[in-house]
Amino acid sequence: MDRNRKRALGAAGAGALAVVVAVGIASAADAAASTLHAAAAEKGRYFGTAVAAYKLSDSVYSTILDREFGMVTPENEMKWDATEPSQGSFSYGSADQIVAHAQAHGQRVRGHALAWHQQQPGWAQNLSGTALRNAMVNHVTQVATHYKGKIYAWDVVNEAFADGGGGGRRDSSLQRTGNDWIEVAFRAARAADPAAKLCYNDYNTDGQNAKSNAVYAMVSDFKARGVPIDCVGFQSHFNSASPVPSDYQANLQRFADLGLDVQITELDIEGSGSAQADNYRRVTEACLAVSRCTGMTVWGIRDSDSWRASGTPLLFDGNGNKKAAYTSTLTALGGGGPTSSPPSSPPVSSSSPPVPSGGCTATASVNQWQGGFVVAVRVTAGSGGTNAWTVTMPLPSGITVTNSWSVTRNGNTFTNVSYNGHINPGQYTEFGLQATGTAGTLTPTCAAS
Ligand code: G2I
Repeated sequence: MDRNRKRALGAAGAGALAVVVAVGIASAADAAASTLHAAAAEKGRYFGTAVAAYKLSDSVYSTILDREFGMVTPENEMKWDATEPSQGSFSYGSADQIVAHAQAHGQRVRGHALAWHQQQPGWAQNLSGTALRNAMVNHVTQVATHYKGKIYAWDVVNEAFADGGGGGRRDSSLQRTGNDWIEVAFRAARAADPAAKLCYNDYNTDGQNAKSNAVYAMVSDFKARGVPIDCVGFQSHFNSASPVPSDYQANLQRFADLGLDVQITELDIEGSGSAQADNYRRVTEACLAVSRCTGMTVWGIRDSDSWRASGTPLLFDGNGNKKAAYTSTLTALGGGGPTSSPPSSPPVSSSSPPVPSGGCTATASVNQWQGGFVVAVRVTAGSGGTNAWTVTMPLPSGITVTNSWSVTRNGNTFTNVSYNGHINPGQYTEFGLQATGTAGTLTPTCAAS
């Protein structure tokens, strides 16, 4: 087993690059991670959930949310009908509430969804042709600009392909504005928020079939022509009529091989007990087996929160208790307690770098683009290990921090969050932040306790 679970995730902006994200710490003596997100982070992935703004005041709900999840997708609050209820008049209250909650709890946000044939406001449903195309572009631009710097990835276009064997686009008023509507939406999103990953998201594309082949052809074409696209989302809504495909992993892999990230974006699996648990395990293992599968999101927290509540498709029951599917998912992520005895003596490695003495050290790497930057800070434990750490990193004046992850920030002071305070000697964890402006040279210092 790889005890050296260090990972860095890449993210591309327009030519600019590499957002390094959260991460892992562990050694043979470590207890396994005890929550979904902490376990996923040790594998260099995120673990997320769909969130409804009106449930944030439910303490059972928010307690599970903040304990288990490191990425949130607004379930309905960023859709066109919610964000632009009348043309040109934008309404972000509920979505902003989710983003604020996420930022306050060290969670990142998947934006969902900028352009979709469903959940359009009435006024958009009454448009067609050039008027609709222009309204769509304006919508993408306005919403992506409002959330600029706060979104890990956007579902730019959702569900644009037809079901069945035809292998073509879904008919919709957006499609009737011209076949190029999808790339136009992606270009508008890139222009508005160059740091967000841009995803195409769909269902029934989870295995290789006519529909996923058609999406694959579009993505290949986008990559060949330089249309900005960074990821493909696989919704993964499964039930007995639509089971986890046997080629699920292979399908994720062939998309990843096109040179972009893949993500499981709306996972739910109807059923109960060990059969459901086994399916969740398979899906989790598939993502972990694909190096560019950067994370997975379940479509709700408790069964009672699900859009398909009667199918009990989620990881927590209606009372918020962990189900067998929770345990199998956590175990597949490598968390949940030791599954084998730790070795009786530490592994011998003659090539390991010496462990620095003292508490901890910190280094920063900056990816700068015109007008903004992302900085990844690596915290390495010295010979004493850490139980908690604080990094002090003076930031230049004139910048505005728009987002940070895997850390609690107070001005220039950055403190560990619950799952990354403990670092064994010589191991490291990473946190990051995104800002507008120019970073210059950043010099972090670290103190451990
Ligand atoms: O349909 C399941 C998902 C398929 N992929 C895209 C997702 O965006 C989609 O999510 C679901 C939400 O989970 C539902 O919550 O999208 C549905 C609408 O297409 C959402 O349902 C809507 C109801 O239709 C509305 O009547 C209700 O007001 O949820 C709204 C808020 O509860």
